[in-house]
Amino acid sequence: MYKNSILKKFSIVILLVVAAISCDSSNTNTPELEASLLSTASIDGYTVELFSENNLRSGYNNLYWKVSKDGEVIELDSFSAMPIMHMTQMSHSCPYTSPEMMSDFTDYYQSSANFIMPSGEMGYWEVQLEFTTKSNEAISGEIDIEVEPSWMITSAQSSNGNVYFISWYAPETPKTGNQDLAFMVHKRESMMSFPAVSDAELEVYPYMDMGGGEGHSTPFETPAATGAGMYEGSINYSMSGTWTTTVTVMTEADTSSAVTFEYSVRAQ
Ligand SMILES: [Cu+2]
Repeated sequence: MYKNSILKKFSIVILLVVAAISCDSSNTNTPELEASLLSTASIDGYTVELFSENNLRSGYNNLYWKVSKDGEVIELDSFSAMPIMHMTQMSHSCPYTSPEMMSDFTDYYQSSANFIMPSGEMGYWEVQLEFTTKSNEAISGEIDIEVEPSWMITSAQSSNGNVYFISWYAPETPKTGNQDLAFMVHKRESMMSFPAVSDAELEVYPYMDMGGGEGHSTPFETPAATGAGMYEGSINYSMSGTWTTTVTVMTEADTSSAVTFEYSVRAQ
């Protein structure tokens, strides 16, 4: 631990020197996190900023966090960020992970959330933050977020009464041609707990309705479990236009109802 922190300090000094050098030579590209600031909260003198590649939407999202005090980025000992939706009769969370320091952008912590509903008349979302600083200060508070609707998550019931949430992970923007096809599967254990399901098999069927009772599928490799609720395969869309993809989750003890994603595929 001791050696590690010295090493860390040392490497920060090196980074600063490199940063100073690259500032002089104006053509050097320092990589920057490509994400926009979506929300800011002031909590007990700390500033928490939330970034993502897109506006937040129902389904899978990367969340990038920066915590600072008086303009200086703070390194944390622990950090949790739990999304909560407040609705009239009840509150609920969604599948999410805890923030971890990014290896390539050490000012930022990265987490994820698979929002199961959009914000709207039904209720509003916030993220409950808890972190401890290196000087052992324990801080907690909330940050407001807005979640837009999308086609990228759906839920399925099973005969055993379980509820599964299936998130469309990739392709983010479906195009004609070959690309990764990936889903995430989570189970609703309670309104606050949505563990990843990593031992299921998926049945997947992409289909394009051509009208007049005609239609066709396209070559694809059924996504298989790769851990942490992720299922990865590939798909080669033969045509642009409106497609559906039907997904069924099968575990040893349980089979879900089939759910259908509907989306458009761009011409490439
Ligand atoms: Cu809700």
